[in-house]
Amino acid sequence: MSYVDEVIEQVVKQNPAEPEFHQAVKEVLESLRVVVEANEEKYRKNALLERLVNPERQIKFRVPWVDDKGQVRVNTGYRVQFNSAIGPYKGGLRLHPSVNLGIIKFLGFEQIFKNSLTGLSIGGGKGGSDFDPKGKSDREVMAFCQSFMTELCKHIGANTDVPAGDIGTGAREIGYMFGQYKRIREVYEGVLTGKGLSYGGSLARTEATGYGLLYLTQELLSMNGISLEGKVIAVSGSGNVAIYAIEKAQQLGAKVVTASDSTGWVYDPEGIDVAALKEIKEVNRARLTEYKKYRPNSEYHDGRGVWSVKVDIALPCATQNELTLEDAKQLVANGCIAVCEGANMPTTLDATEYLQKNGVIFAPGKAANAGGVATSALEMSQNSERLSWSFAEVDAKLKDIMVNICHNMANAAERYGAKGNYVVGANIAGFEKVVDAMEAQGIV
Ligand code: NDP
Ligand code: 2IT
Repeated sequence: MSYVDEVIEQVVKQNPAEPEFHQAVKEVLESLRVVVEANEEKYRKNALLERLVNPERQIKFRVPWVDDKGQVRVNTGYRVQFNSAIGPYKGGLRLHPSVNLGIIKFLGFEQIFKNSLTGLSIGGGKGGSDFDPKGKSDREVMAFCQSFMTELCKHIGANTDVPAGDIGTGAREIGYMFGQYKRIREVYEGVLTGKGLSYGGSLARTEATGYGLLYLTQELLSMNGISLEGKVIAVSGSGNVAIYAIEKAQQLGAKVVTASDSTGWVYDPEGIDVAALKEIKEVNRARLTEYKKYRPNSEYHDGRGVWSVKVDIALPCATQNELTLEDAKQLVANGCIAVCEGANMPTTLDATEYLQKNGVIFAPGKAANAGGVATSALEMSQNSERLSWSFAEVDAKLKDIMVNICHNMANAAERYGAKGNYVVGANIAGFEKVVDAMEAQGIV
């Protein structure tokens, strides 16, 4: 059996009931097959792949907190420190009831290659909890965040592990966590990114993932001789990534006609009103059912459905496995030319294959959504030099990084005989730097 197949089999056996982790590993290792085969003896002897798929460390802890009725509640907290070959662990904290160890491991594994692709010195990690911030008061969220950080602070630091936001973790949660870290550890340092501007945050970090997604999409289309201007786009989600993806798409002359949340989706034929979306989601923390009040000509639908709309481009920006084979078939039938992932692993493996086979330009999340973590690394740089850069400066650096990622993944695909397969290209380009650093550092 080939080394790649052996390791995939081991991962499935040794990590039972973690389907998302299996999926992420399979996708990456399948893409690395040609590289691994060229180095099979050496990698096998050094157990290179076994070390790559086993986190350096995983921390699981109890998070007790008191709700507004005086009831004690208990959640589970996680931090998976996956790979520090090229820099301190870096990756977000997800707060969502669906969080379990397998989800955090899949996200941490993806983060290794994504962070490498940015060209910056950041290793891969991820964390979070099954706590659901939805419907909680500010005081309850603070109580949870303080308890969560009381344990997490023992394991992180500006030079060891720097968490950030993800689903359910925004500026409010980062603020509460930062306050508790400082209080317990007695040190004012850039231990978290996505901070508020008054205490060390970077301009453009809020916008970075969505803006970066569009910078990469624009470059990728242009490499394929297509202009973004005038294109009709479907976006899923209505959180941090989705909102700023919609904003930048519209600034670049495209029209975004959908947005969604976990209860339903909206279709706005005239183009989504970003100001309304921000007010509903960022200010009022409300449901998308509110959108019709701002835009009477829009439609609200319960459940799933954004991929059924006829569009040129699809940008999944909500969560994993939200774009299935059925959705892919519908998109292709409707003439969709590109799918670029704003979320982490939003497209199932069979859907990805179907899209690629049908000539759809497909950019995987670890390349397309890397703008968020890249700008987090820029926030770390600013914190280290105790300076703040202007919005224009950060945004220009972000754009440069996304354009570079785009070319690096395209070139890597071509070098290995898979021209136009950006999944293969991104995985190989991300892997090359990590494997080089792992080999140089010996058996650790
Ligand atoms: P937010 O919490 O800001 O928004 C998440 C959005 O996705 C919400 O609209 C939410 O709806 C929807 N959503 C979440 N879970 C589900 C679900 N199970 N089913 C349907 N809809 C769901 O998160 P972000 O925008 O930050 O993250 C979105 C994606 O982008 C995630 O995959 C994340 O890992 C990825 N990402 C985020 C980065 C960042 O910088 N924030 C960077 C790179 C990737 P509702 O409000 O109803 O729950
Ligand atoms: O998935 C991701 O890249 C993030 N949630 C952002 C991580 C970060 O450290 O900014």
